[in-house]
Amino acid sequence: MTDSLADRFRGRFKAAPTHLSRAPGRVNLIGEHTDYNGLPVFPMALQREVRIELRPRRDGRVTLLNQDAEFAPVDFEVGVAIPPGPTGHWGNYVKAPAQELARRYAIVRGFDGVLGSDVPVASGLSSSSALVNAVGLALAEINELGLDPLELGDVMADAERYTGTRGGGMDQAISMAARAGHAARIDFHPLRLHYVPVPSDWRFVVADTGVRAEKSGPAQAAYNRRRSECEEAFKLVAPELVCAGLTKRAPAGYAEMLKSVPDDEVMVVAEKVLTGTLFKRFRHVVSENARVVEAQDLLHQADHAGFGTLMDGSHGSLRADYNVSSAELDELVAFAKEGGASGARLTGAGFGGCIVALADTNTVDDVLETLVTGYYEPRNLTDRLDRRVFLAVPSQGASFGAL
Ligand code: NG1
Repeated sequence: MTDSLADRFRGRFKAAPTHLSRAPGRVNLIGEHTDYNGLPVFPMALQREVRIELRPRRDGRVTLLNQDAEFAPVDFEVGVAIPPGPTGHWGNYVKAPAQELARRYAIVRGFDGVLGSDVPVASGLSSSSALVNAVGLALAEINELGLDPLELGDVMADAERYTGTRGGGMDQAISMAARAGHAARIDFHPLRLHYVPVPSDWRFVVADTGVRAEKSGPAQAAYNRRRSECEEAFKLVAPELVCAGLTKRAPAGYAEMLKSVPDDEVMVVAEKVLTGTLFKRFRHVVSENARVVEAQDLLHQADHAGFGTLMDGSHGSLRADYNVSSAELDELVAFAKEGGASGARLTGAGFGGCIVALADTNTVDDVLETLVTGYYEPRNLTDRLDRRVFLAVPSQGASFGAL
C-alpha cells in the first residue's frame, strides 16, 4: 500500500512525499449510543487504518488524492469558513479538521497528499473519524500546534460535526490515543482514557452485514433523532429527581445523574414521567452505562463468559429499546452465538454495518466457519471475504512522522 501511494504521489506532484500521517478505525466493544450523552464507551483501535503520504506546503492549499478511484480528488484552501461539498462527500471529512483547526489555531499551511484506506466504509468501524484524524493530525503537525493526542481527539470530535452528524467523541478519541494490545474505557467532559489490556487468548471477530450504514443518508437523520430523544427524555426526568427527593438540584447531564442516584431509583422516576419511545431510549442509555462500568472490571479479570453476557445484553437493548439493529445484524449475531461466541452485538451506530463477537483461541475457528456458511455463502458474499470478516487486533492510535 505504501509504495503505490508514493508512486501515485510522484505521478501527480512530481516530487516524493516526505511524511506519513496514519489513523486507525475502531471497533466498539460495548457502550453504544452513550458517548453523546456524556457517558463512557469501551472501544479499541483496529489494525485497519487511513494512511496519507504527503508533502507540507508553505501556503494554505490542501490537495488530497484518494487511491480509491471512486473518490475524486479534493482541493481547497484552509480557512475559517470552508464551503462544504454535497452531504456525504468524502471531501467534507477532509475539510472538517481544516476548518476547525483554522478557527481555533489560525493554521495557515496545507499539504499535498495521497490517501489510502483499508477501513471498510459506512460499516460502523469509524472510517470517517480515521480520515478526519489522519488529516487533522497532519495539519496539526505541519502547523506545529504541539497538541497531545487527547487534546487533538477532542478537537476532532468537534471538527467532524461539520459533516452534519451530531456525534459523540468516542471515535476520534480512540483513533487518536489508542494503545496497542489494549481496549480503553473512555470518559467525557473532560475526555480521559483508561487502558485495559486485552487477554492474549481473547479473539474479537468483526463481521460485516454488507449493508452500508451511510451517515450521509437516512442513517444520519435516524442517528441525530436518537440524540434529540435522549436529550428530551433527560429534560423530563431531571427535575422529577428533585421532586422525588433524590437530588437537591436537577443534575446537569446523564453522567451527573447516574453518579448521584442509583440506577433503579432513576428508573422508578423515569417510569412515571416517560412513555413509549422516550422511555425505551432512556432505559437503553441507563442500562448500557451500567454494562460499560461492569465490562471494564470483567476485562480486568479476564472474565470471558461475563464479558460475553454483557455484549449480548447490549445487543438486546440496542435492538428492542434503541431500535438501531436490523434483520441482517440480528442474523449475524445469532450465527456468531451458534458458532460458540461468548457474546455478540452490533457495533457502531447500527442500521447496518458490522457486529463484533467475542471468541477465544478454542472457539474462533468455529465462529468464523458458522458465519461463513450461515450468512455469507447463502448470500453469495464470498468475494473479498477477508474484508467482510476479520479478527480485530487492538492497535496503536494515530501517528505522524517523516518517511
Ligand atoms: P459510527 O458507527 O462509527 O458511525 C457513531 C458515532 C459515535 C457513537 C456511535 C454509536 C460519529 C463520528 N460516530 O459511530 O460517536 O455515537 O455512532 O455508539 O458520529
